Amino acid sequence: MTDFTQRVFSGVQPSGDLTLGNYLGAIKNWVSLQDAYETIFCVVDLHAITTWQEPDVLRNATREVAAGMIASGIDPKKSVIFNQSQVSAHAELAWIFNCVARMGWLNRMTQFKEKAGKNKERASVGLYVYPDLMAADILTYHATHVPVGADQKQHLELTRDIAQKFNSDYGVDFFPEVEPLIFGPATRVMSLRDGNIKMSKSDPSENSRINLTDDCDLISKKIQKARTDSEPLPGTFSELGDRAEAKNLINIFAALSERDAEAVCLEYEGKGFAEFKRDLADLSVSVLGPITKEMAHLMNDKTYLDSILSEGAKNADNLASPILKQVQEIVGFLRP
Ligand code: AQP
Repeated sequence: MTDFTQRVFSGVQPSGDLTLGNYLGAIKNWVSLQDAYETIFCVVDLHAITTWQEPDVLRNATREVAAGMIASGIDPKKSVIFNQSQVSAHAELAWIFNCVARMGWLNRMTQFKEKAGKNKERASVGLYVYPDLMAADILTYHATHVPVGADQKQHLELTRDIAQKFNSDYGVDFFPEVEPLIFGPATRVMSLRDGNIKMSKSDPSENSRINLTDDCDLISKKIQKARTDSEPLPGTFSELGDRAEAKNLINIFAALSERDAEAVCLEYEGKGFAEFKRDLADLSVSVLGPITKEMAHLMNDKTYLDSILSEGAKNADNLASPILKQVQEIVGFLRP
């Protein structure tokens, strides 16, 4: 087996304001990987247009996601930061992968089913082949590790299937086996209105999520309004049983305070939600407040943000182009 460099790739869609789910499930973890791996982080605008985006809103959201990454601690001197559409290898390799992946594989993707809902016939073809583009994002860098939230596990399994099928179809040992990195106490942050559905940028209810652009008052209000039940908190996490909303808030508390969910339960044993929510609101404001402030500061300097994205795109292209060229060679595309 070829020895691949330990390289991390991950991305976020500029399909709305970054949420606490994106932060705890993905971006916060990325920060911790910068010293151990070569890291590439991407604002995946090609993915975002699989559902309708107003062009000006998309441009702004692309900068805002980049600002969110930097404000959260992604260091442009340590990591490559860029937006996907600036590096054409992503789309070119995705086409080849459209021809490697099987319809049956894509038909099993739960994210497509959830996002297309009952209106499958009217969903874009891009939404259907989204996982092939995601495989291309990762494999065009020969990335070996992909830190994501739990919702992306199935897509990463598909990435592995595509890499294996490509290697076996063409009789090569070219694409690495990709390892998902799903870690931390908040791999799946749930909606503040319904503990059984994922917190999402595109949820129609603003109160379902905390955005990284929310000010301190709004963060506190959303936490105060979060759905809970009338029982006091138990001393262990397992005793929460099927209390989905309570579990979600405990996990958020644990992730924000970098503690174990069990330790949080022990601290609040026997207490009601009034006191817990007050502390959670204070904690959220103290962690997210500085990020929000720095994001706003960066958004006032679009020249700086654009220079990071364009420098990052050049570096990303330097890594991706030689790999794409080898793929074209393997596939048999004539390049006279
Ligand atoms: N609720 C979540 N909990 C934990 N991790 C999450 N992620 C997203 N939501 C949660 C992780 O954030 C990274 C970027 O996600 P994305 O922007 O590419 O798309 P998504 O997973 O579809 O996120 P959203 O917020 O739900 O976007 P929309 O509403 O536009 O579809 C990924 O690593 C993801 O796992």
